[in-house]
Amino acid sequence: MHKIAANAIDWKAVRQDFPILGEQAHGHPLIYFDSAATSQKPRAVIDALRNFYEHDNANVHRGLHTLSSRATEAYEKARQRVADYIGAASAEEIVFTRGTTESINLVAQTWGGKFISEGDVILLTVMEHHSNLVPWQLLAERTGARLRFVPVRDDGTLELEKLSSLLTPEVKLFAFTYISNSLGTINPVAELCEKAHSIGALTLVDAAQSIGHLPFNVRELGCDLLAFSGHKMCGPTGIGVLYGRAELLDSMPPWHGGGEMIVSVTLEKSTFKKTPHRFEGGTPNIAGAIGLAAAIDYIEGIGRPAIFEHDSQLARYAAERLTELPGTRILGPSGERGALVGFVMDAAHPHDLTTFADQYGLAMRGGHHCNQPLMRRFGVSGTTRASFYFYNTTEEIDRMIEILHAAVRFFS
Ligand code: C6P
Repeated sequence: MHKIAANAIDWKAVRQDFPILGEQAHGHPLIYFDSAATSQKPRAVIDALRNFYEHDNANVHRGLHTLSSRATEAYEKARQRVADYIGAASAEEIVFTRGTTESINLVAQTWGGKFISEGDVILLTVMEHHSNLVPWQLLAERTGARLRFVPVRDDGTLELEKLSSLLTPEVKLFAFTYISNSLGTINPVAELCEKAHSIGALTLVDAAQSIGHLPFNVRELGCDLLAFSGHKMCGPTGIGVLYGRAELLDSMPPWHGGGEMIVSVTLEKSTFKKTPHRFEGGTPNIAGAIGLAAAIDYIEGIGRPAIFEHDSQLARYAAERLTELPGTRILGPSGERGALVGFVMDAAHPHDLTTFADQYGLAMRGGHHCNQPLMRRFGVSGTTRASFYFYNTTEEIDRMIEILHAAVRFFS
C-alpha cells in the first residue's frame, strides 16, 4: 500500500468532505466523538448512493434488462473491492450481511449448527462485544457446548500467558475482537490465530473497530473468518461483511432460505449455490454494498496507515489530557490504543456526563457499550467514551477537556 505520513495530509480539508460536520447541536458547533458507534459519511459515499438510485437501480442476479445488468455488475464489483481491501484470495470469500452482528450470528448458526456438539468449547475473551458473545451463548444452549474466556488484565490487555492452558483440544473456535470498543486495546491477532491453529481450532476475528482504522490483510493475519460493519468505516448502515476461507464457507450449510441462494428447487427439496450466494437469500442491500465500495475508495484515497497514525495520536492526546481532570479513571492500555478513550469520573454518572456534554454540542457515548461483562470486570456500570476518526482534531479534544472541567464544577 502507498504509505503517506499523517503529517503530509491536510486533515482540515478532509473535514470538508463530511457535510454533517457543519451541523450545530444546542447552538454549538458539533463535535462528533462517537465514531466507534457509527462513523460519519463523506460526500463521495452519499453521492454513490444517490447515483445508484438515480441511474442504475434494479434487482441483482435476476433481470436480463440493462439496469439489472448494471446493478449486478456494480454489486459484484463491490464484492471484489472488499476482497481487495482485506486481502482475501477471491470475491467468493466475501459474504454481504447486515453488519458484524449478523456475520457472527451466521457463523454461529451455520458452522456452529453443523460442526459443534456437546463437550466442544468456544474460546472467547472477557472483552467481547455482546455481538461476539450472545450468539455463542445461544449456540452453547442449543448444543451443550461450553464457553471459555481469556481474562483481561487491569491494564486492559489480554492475559496471554493463560492461552496455552485455555487452548485445549476441545476448543473448536477462538473468536475475539481485534480492537476493544470500550478499552481501545489492540489485540495481537496474528499471534492469537497462530496459537489457535496450533491446536487445530478455527479463528474468527471481530474487526468492527479496526476495519476503517488500520491496514490489515486477512491472509497475513491468518484468520479463518472475519466480521465487520460498513457503517463504522464511512459506509452506509445495514451492510456488513463476513469473510471466510472459500472451502470453509462452502462446508457450511445455508442460512436464510429463499430466492437467489438456490440452484434448483422441487416441492420437496432444494440444492444450493456455492459461497457467497448461498448465504445471500432474498434481495440484498445492493445500494449498501455499492456505498461500502465507495467508502473503501474514499479511505484508500487517504490511506489506512496515515489514518491509523492520525487517530492513535488523537487517542493518546485525549488520554493524556483526561488525566488533568480530578477524580478521573481511564480504562484501557496506557500505550498504543485504538481510536477511543473510555473513562469514569467521580463527578457524575456516564449518562449524566454525556447528556451534559451534549448541551455543548459534544457527542460522546455513555453506558456499557454492549460490554456488560467487561464493565463488571472493571467494577463499573458503564463509562463515558470519546471515540475518534480522521475528521477529528486536537482542538476538539481541547474543547472536550474544557467541557468536562465545566461538568466537574457543575456536578460537584
Ligand atoms: N459497537 C459501539 O458503540 P453492529 O452493530 O453489528 O454494526 O456492530 C456490533 C459490534 C461488534 N463488535 C464490536 C467490537 C463493536 O464495537 C460493535 C458495535 C458499537 O461500540 C455499537 S454497540
